[in-house]
Amino acid sequence: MESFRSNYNKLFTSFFLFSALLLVFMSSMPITNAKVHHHDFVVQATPVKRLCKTHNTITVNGMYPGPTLEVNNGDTLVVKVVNRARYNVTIHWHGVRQMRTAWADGPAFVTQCPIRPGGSYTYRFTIDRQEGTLWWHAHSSWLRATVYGALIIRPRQGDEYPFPKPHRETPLLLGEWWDANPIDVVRQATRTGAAPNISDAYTINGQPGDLYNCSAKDTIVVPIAAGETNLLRVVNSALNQELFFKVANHKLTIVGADASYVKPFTTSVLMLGPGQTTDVLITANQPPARYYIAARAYASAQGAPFDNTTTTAILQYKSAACSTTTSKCVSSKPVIPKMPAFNDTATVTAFTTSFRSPRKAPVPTKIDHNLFFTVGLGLNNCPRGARSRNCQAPNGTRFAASMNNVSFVLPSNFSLLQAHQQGVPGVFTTDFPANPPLRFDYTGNVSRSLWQPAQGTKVYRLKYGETVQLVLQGTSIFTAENHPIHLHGYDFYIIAEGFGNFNAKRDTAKFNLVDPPLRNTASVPVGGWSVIRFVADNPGVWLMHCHLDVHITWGLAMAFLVENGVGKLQTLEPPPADLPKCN
Ligand SMILES: *[C@@H]1O[C@H](CO)[C@@H](O)[C@H](O)[C@H]1NC(C)=O
Ligand SMILES: *[C@@H]1O[C@H](CO)[C@@H](O)[C@H](O)[C@H]1NC(C)=O
Ligand SMILES: *[C@@H]1O[C@H](CO)[C@@H](O)[C@H](O)[C@H]1NC(C)=O
Ligand SMILES: *[C@@H]1O[C@H](CO)[C@@H](O)[C@H](O)[C@H]1NC(C)=O
Ligand SMILES: *[C@@H]1O[C@H](CO)[C@@H](O)[C@H](O)[C@H]1NC(C)=O
Ligand SMILES: *[C@@H]1O[C@H](CO)[C@@H](O)[C@H](O)[C@H]1NC(C)=O
Ligand SMILES: *[C@@H]1O[C@H](CO)[C@@H](O)[C@H](O)[C@H]1NC(C)=O
Ligand SMILES: *[C@@H]1O[C@H](CO)[C@@H](O)[C@H](O)[C@H]1NC(C)=O
Ligand SMILES: *[C@@H]1O[C@H](CO)[C@@H](O)[C@H](O)[C@H]1NC(C)=O
Ligand SMILES: [Cu+2]
Repeated sequence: MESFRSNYNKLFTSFFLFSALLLVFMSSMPITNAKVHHHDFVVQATPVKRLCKTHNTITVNGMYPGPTLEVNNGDTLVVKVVNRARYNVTIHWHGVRQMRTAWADGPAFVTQCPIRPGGSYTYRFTIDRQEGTLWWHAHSSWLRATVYGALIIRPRQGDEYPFPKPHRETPLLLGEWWDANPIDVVRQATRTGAAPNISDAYTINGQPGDLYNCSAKDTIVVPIAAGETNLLRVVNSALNQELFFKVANHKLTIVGADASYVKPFTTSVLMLGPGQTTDVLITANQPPARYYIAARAYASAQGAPFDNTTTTAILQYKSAACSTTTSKCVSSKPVIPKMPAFNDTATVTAFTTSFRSPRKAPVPTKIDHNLFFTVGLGLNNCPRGARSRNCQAPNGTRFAASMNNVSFVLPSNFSLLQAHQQGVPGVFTTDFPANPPLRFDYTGNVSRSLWQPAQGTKVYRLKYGETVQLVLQGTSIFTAENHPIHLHGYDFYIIAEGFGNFNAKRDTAKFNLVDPPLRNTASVPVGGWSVIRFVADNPGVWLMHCHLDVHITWGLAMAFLVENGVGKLQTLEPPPADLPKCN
């Protein structure tokens, strides 16, 4: 009896334990069959020939652009990055929320020390409620000029797009090519203090297209069959240039941006800042022929030099393809779209203000932190005794850029996240100002005495779950310009934008708190402002910066430090064992 009871108890206990374990196991698994995708990224120099000349280009797995990653919402990515190049490198998964996995975000000296030549690091993260197009790119120095690729996130298995299933899907990565080593270009600029050389070409999926020398035969062809509707996933992966994008004679229906769906709207032209993505449907409803897909600069800074060339691919109707009338089809010139003027800000405004969330959005309304950040350029006076060859910005200065007059300096002995997590003092300070130190007419004629920013490694601290409203105010110091401001680790609602100085009394009335778009990069209008809101629900240290790499090089950045909340689900995971060290 005794033993029967004890056995029965044991049996019962183990059954109970087993069920409990099963429950724990099952509840830690998503409802649908999420997958784990393993990839190896070897960063290496590879000969790449463009514009008649071959360069030893830094690539991933010898590909330019790099491999396209395709996943479903809810899947996990495990990417082992091996650095066989001669430069430090990190990889950033642009727009991925990285909930509690800030260690996998990637910006050098912010969430990790770089992967040094010969080293490796494995990025692990899960896609959490994001669908559409994102991308990945190097986030150290200017390596992202050539180290980038698409990240396509389809709905969970069994789920569908909120629009008719397209016949075909084509990622179109817009890039920027220097007929030089991009690292030499940024090093030269850093040495001289001057603006870096402009690029020599833009590219679509790595190819400049047939308006450039030595490029015609490799022009990207995008096939389409008469009557069908296809999805184009357009990414601006250019380094320093906002771009207009058009397809000759075809309307584009926007269905998503930055891996969030939007209320569909139709346009003939897109504008994307570096970092931004736009998913569009295109229907083959024109006479069968070949049509150019084209991108060229939106250059908002008056008087600043820019690459004014045009990259093209070809939208080719199948019935116009070469199989039937071989020689004819090749010689027929594609129809070329009329692009907006380089400074057509009116078109940009009409486009960016058309975005809406598909339905009523959970925009935070009770605001804990009401922030106002100025964003713009500056000029540093040269220290006494400096050589003139190191002071080649206008009138013997050096270019700078800042947010709230702080020109951001990266640490070099610890990443900000490591310093935060391990409590290492002296790496950063937590006094990033909530407001500019000085109020002035931001978009007017700014007194020369205000042009030189202070330097610092300052973060702004947020408690877990706090809500933020942030006014991003462009300045006209040196020149006004549209800045694509990107926040790591978060999507935010863009609730308003406008020109001139933001005026709370007047402009609060314009806030869209009903269905504003959810983005990870906001194009702050030239000589104007944008207002964004988000909830600090992801602990870590998160860089916010201008996605024109020339501006981040000059210091147009800051970071939010978001504290842990209560319990495991509100706490940053421990650092991976292979996290690179700085020294
Ligand atoms: C930048 O452009 C100048 C002028 O064309 C040229 O002399 C220089 O070599 C270029 N720098 C790099 C790093 O390509
Ligand atoms: C392209 O080739 C033409 C003819 O060979 C030449 O005149 C022109 O300078 C080249 N353009 C560039 C940008 O190299
Ligand atoms: C681009 O700039 C060059 C040099 O400034 C100029 O000669 C050319 O006409 C410009 N091209 C276009 C399309 O504006
Ligand atoms: C745009 O540039 C043209 C010259 O290319 C100039 O005439 C016009 O005033 C500019 N427009 C704006 C809004 O700056
Ligand atoms: C440079 O100096 C000249 C002459 O004093 C002045 O006209 C110009 O505005 C200055 N430029 C800048 C950017 O300070
Ligand atoms: C890290 O570098 C900063 C700036 O160079 C220095 O002030 C600090 O003491 C260093 N911290 C450690 C722990 O070495
Ligand atoms: C800008 O202000 C300065 C004085 O702060 C003045 O000398 C200059 O003429 C003004 N420029 C313009 C274009 O108004
Ligand atoms: C930024 O700070 C520097 C150094 O403290 C100061 O000279 C400058 O006037 C400030 N500029 C602005 C716009 O606050
Ligand atoms: C590479 O990163 C290490 C820290 O991990 C740093 O000490 C070194 O200066 C970096 N090298 C370059 C060329 O930036
Ligand atoms: Cu910028």
